[in-house]
Parts: sequence; C-alpha cells; structure tokens
Amino acid sequence: MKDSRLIAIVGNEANFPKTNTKEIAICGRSNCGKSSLINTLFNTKKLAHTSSKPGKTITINFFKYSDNLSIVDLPGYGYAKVSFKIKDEWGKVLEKYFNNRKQLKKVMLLIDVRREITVDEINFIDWLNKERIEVFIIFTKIDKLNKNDFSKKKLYLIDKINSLWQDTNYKTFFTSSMKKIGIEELKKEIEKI
Ligand SMILES: Nc1nc2c(ncn2[C@@H]2O[C@H](COP(=O)(O)OP(=O)(O)O)[C@@H](O)[C@H]2O)c(=O)[nH]1
Ligand SMILES: [Mg+2]
Repeated sequence: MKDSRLIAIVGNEANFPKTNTKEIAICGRSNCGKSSLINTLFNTKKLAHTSSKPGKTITINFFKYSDNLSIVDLPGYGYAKVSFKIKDEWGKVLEKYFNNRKQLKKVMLLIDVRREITVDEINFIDWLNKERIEVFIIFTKIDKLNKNDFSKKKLYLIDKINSLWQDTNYKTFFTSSMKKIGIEELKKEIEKI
C-alpha cells in the first residue's frame, strides 16, 4: 500500500506538485545517506528507498512532513556546477527545480563525514548563498568513525566551513541515521521553518 506521506514521484518539471507548502530539499552525492535520513526523520524504515548501490534514485520524490512542510528527495548527482551547465536531461530537471521552485525554503546538503567537501559542493553552497537560500550542511554516517577520528574530523570541518563562509546563513549538523544521533536537533530546526 502506498504511504500517504508520499506526495509525488516525478521525473519532469510539468509534474512538480502544485502545492503551497514550503519545501526543504535534501541533496548530496549518491550514497551519502539521503533516503536513510528521510526515513529516520519520518520514523520509518521504508518510506524512501535506501540502497548500497549508488545512483539508484532518478526521480524527485516529495514527502509530506507536516501540513505546511514537505521534504523533497533530490537524486544523488547533478546538483553540481553552479553554472548549471548540466548537459543531461536529468540535470535540466534539477536545474528547473532549484531555479524556479518558489516553495523551496531551505536546502539540506548531506555530506558523508568521511569525505572532503568537494569543489562542486562549495560552488553549490555559494550559489545558494547568492540566491539567499539557507543551507543546512549535514554530515552523515558519523557512526562510521571512531570517537577520536570523529572529534578530529569535526574540528577540521567546522574550521574549514568557517573559513569558507564567514558571514553567510548556514547551520551545521553531525548525524547518524543508523544510530539516531543528531536527529532531534535537526528536527527542531526543521520545525522552526
Ligand atoms: N553506518 C551508517 N550507514 C548509513 C547511514 N546512513 C546511510 N547509510 C548507508 O549508506 C548507504 C546509502 O544510503 P542511502 O540512504 O540509500 O543514500 P542516498 O543514495 O543518498 O539516498 C546505505 O547502505 C545505507 O544503509 C548511517 O547513518 N550510518
Ligand atoms: Mg536515495
């Protein structure tokens, strides 16, 4: 049976749902944990499909979080390049979402805590800043690092982010969907929207 919290699964702009609710977009590279985070936020295991194989998601999925807020799962690639010179068809769909979607209020950019922040991600955040879209930078899978490595990486990342964006609007979270770490804090911020 279809979960009523799933509003729409769409593959092109014409089918973006004509809702008035505010939207938070979840994006990040394939496999960074978008679907897992959505399931954790919704307290379920199977609303969004998770996969250990990268790149499975090729649709934009809209989920109803509350009466006035939706969460939108964007596929794991293609948000890259702020110039948005994305050649493939799917890139164009994403571009339309980011450029035209009035309902979009916030972006959650997920980054696997074990990785570096990539140039694409930096460009993307710069672009969001320019568009005055507030971003939550969410480092995921923190359970994958031991305590010591995590402490070091966290300091490193915070330092890096502070030096990249001194006076812009962002919030940083360190989460594990698997171990439910940092989730309540994130939910509180979501509910403020
Ligand atoms: N250990 C651990 N694994 C995670 C976590 N979040 C996601 N994963 C795993 O990472 C893989 C990709 O997750 P998924 O949510 O499908 O990523 P997506 O491609 O961004 O939607 C899956 O095998 C998940 O089980 C986490 O917090 N901790
Ligand atoms: Mg996914």
